[in-house]
Amino acid sequence: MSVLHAGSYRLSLARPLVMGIVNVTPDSFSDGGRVGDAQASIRHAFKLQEEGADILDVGGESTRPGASAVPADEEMRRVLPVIEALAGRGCVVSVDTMKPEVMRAALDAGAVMVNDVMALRAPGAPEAVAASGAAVCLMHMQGEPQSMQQSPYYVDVVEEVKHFLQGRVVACEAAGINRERLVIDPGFGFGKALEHNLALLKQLDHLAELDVPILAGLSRKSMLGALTGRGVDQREFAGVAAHLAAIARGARLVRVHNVAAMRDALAIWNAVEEQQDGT
Ligand code: HH2
Repeated sequence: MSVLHAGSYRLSLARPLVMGIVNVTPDSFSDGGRVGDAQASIRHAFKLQEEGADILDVGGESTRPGASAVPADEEMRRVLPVIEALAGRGCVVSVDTMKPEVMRAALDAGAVMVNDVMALRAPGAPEAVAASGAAVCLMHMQGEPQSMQQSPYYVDVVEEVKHFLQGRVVACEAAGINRERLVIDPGFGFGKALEHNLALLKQLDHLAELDVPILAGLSRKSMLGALTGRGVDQREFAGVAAHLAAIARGARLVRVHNVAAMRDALAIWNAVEEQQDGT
């Protein structure tokens, strides 16, 4: 059974892992000032930890369609105090960033995983993480966050995403990042129309052929809104269903806002999976 190497942690993937989303962006929390943002994020992260998050994914730059870029120093100012506080309390911390300088600083501050929607394609990104021993999530994205949803186009979305991720796995291994440290992610909603997202979810097991653990991030995404007619704050049930659909097709990690809901779903899932035949 596979194990993810993340710094000094060895995370068993025998059961699906839950990555809780910790946003440190001014628009994520409405309770005011800048220091308040960090404190609110830390409180929120501890709540997710108590609810059963296995990994806390701290991000200081939104990658939603149309979101504007954040300079590296501002991103560091947002995420570093949060990472230090969480790592200092023994949490397994991931940093959600595309920038090599933020990766380095976050790893120094105690992060043991880098979650990169650019799949370490920024110049210097593989070097920034190679020596650290940190885990890396390599995500597929067509285009850039600013424009990726304008006209996503694929001939065969599953094959193209798989081919891309395979190339990134090879590039990471060549840079000295062992396979035991790698996770792949099809990047739901990142330069994909509804039919692309559904094809990727339906055929997620094709990515399992790459023999690298798969992460699925569907929480609150627009495809859930398109299928249910629900606004972004009312997509929890749909998100749980989508993540279970992903797990049924081989995902070993899920990235979610609502950890408690996902934990309940996994209590059922794991009990069914582990039930012995004939008892
Ligand atoms: N989705 C978002 C951000 N980071 N990382 C991975 N590996 N997979 C994802 O699907 C993924 C991700 C969504 O973007 P954002 O605008 O930051 O929203 P939030 O962090 O609240 O999900």
